[in-house]
Amino acid sequence: MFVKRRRGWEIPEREATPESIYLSRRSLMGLAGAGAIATVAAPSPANALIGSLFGSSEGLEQTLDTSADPTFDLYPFKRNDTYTLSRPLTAEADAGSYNNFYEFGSHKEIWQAAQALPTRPWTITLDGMVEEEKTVDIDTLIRAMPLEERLYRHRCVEAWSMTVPWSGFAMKALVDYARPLGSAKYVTMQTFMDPKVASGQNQSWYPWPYVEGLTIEEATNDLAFLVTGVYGKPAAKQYGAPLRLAAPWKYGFKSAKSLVKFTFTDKRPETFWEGIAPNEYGFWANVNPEVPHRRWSQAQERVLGTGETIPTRMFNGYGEYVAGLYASMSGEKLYM
Ligand SMILES: Nc1nc2c(c(=O)[nH]1)N[C@H]1C(S)=C(S)[C@@H](COP(=O)(O)O)O[C@H]1N2
Ligand SMILES: [Mo]
Repeated sequence: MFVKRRRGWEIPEREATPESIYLSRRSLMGLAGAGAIATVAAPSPANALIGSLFGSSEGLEQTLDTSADPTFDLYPFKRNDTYTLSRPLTAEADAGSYNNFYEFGSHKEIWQAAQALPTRPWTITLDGMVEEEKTVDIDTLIRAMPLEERLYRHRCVEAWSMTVPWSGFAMKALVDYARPLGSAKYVTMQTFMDPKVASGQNQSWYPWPYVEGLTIEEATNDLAFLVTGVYGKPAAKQYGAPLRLAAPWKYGFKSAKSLVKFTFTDKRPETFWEGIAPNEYGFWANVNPEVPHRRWSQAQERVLGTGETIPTRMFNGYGEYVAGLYASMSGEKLYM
């Protein structure tokens, strides 16, 4: 339950309106020479801004009530206190009404449109370089996994952030369950594909379905987490139900939503945003305040729902867990 109220972050964004919209639109137009890319609404502070100016939260509360979910009885999961936060949790109404889910629109107010996604029946396919390919029903999978709750920071490449109590299981548990061959180097994650329910998928200039990927070392790192729920209950559809990634040391676009397939491979996948704008979004996408996006600084972040701006931290504050993964990599664009 939550109290409907005006969302705090709207205020500073509204104050910032004229110049940031103007500048961002102009820099988007500057890409016109790059052909198709110019028609694509890439994630940017301008899109974030536009999303927050329109729309109301009428009906939001019903979308966040997931008590009809077949796994509802499992919640809340036991909290893993290893992952603590030094700032307050984002209000549920804020995190649940300000989302990136391009399948349902290239703006932030997709929570209503996302309700069209049928999340049962739902299966997860584990294929590619595995001992045996398999497809498992989502409820069977969830009930077989070591469930826990973790408080994580989330940093979008658009320079907004939030702090969320995710429920789910370590991605390592899924990798173990999939039994990849020793020769597999990457795991590719694929979002559902159904243009009948996801109107954004009719926009043929995007390379649907949404695909993301991690190295096996990243996927089995303690931090990589597969999310089934949030705020102590099954996740609402706008968060990417029934299964999405949370890789909190990377920009938010790595954390693909509403996953249907994990493919183990020895070839690095071309990921969704990398395919659209390879000079702005890369495979690694590790958070780094010192490496600006081509169109904006990454030094700071707007905290969703608070109106606050705070410094961004290296690896989003998770360097102790993941810095070692990249220590010996040279010649890779680790931070875009
Ligand atoms: N399938 C899919 N996954 C996605 C996206 C998307 O558009 N489609 N957006 C990404 C981006 S840019 C962010 S910041 C997060 C947002 O997650 P949230 O809406 O739960 O805050 O989802 C990521 N996963
Ligand atoms: Mo994002």
